[in-house]
Amino acid sequence: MGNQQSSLDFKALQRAFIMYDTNMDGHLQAEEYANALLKIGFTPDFKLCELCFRLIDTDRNTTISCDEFKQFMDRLSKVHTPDIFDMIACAADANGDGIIDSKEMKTVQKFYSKPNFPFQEMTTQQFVHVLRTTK
Ligand SMILES: [Ca+2]
Ligand SMILES: [Ca+2]
Repeated sequence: MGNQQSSLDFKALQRAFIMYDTNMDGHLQAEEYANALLKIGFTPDFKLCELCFRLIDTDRNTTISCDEFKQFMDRLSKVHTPDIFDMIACAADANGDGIIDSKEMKTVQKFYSKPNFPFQEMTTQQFVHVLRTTK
């Protein structure tokens, strides 16, 4: 009680992860992941949701493991009121240093082919701004 809820409920997301791991293999498939987000009231654009999923999946085996999910959540927990763009930025910052370097940027570009997408190194905050303003 008295604890102000941020836009993303981490405990709920964790429960959702477990709940949506329907075959109990400790991994989430893209569809399970999207359903988990929907379940907690998060209704991001499908394309952005998919991009986020691919970035969280750091070993690129097309599923999100508990470890991958936890690493992502650790980075996301530093954001005050995360939305889908913050989620993407945290997922894109694979080494968690708060900077999207050119290598991490290339990975994003691979899954999110927008024209005029910047390639210079930037902070995750600057990156979130680019995502919000890139049409
Ligand atoms: Ca994976
Ligand atoms: Ca980084």
